[in-house]
Amino acid sequence: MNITRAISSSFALGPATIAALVLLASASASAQSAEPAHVAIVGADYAFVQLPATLAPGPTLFSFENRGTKRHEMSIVLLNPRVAPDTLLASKPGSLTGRAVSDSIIGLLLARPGERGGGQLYANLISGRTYVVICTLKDSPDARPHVELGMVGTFRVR
Ligand SMILES: [Cu+2]
Repeated sequence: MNITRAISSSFALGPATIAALVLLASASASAQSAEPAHVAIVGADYAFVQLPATLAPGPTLFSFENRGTKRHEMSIVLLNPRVAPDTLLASKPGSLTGRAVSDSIIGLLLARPGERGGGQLYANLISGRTYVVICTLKDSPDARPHVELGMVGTFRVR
């Protein structure tokens, strides 16, 4: 239908038609409001600061801010449901991104010291699942990875 025609004919038809058109417009606006949730993750030397314990399911965009003095990453993996989150840190941290611990790697963001990563990480969070947030970087080739220094955490999806 031609929009201009619809609007001009609605003026001819009276206020009831105009009200119907307004209702139609607001209905389509709410249908488009399936905006992803935004979650800001902050990293420091060597921890994720105030990582949320629980998040809502559905489309989510993560951002990452590095408040430390070293280069950090924020990797997110979907925890294998057979692995208890409590036993996670007792397991070899180097293997957290391996298939035995994580069902899939969602992705990662990188940020230099004192900066925000320029991009965002999209995840469609699954209800009832736990996700692991880690930094696997090292300050030097011989140094321990940040995950072993405490840069690891989890959140559960409601
Ligand atoms: Cu790090």
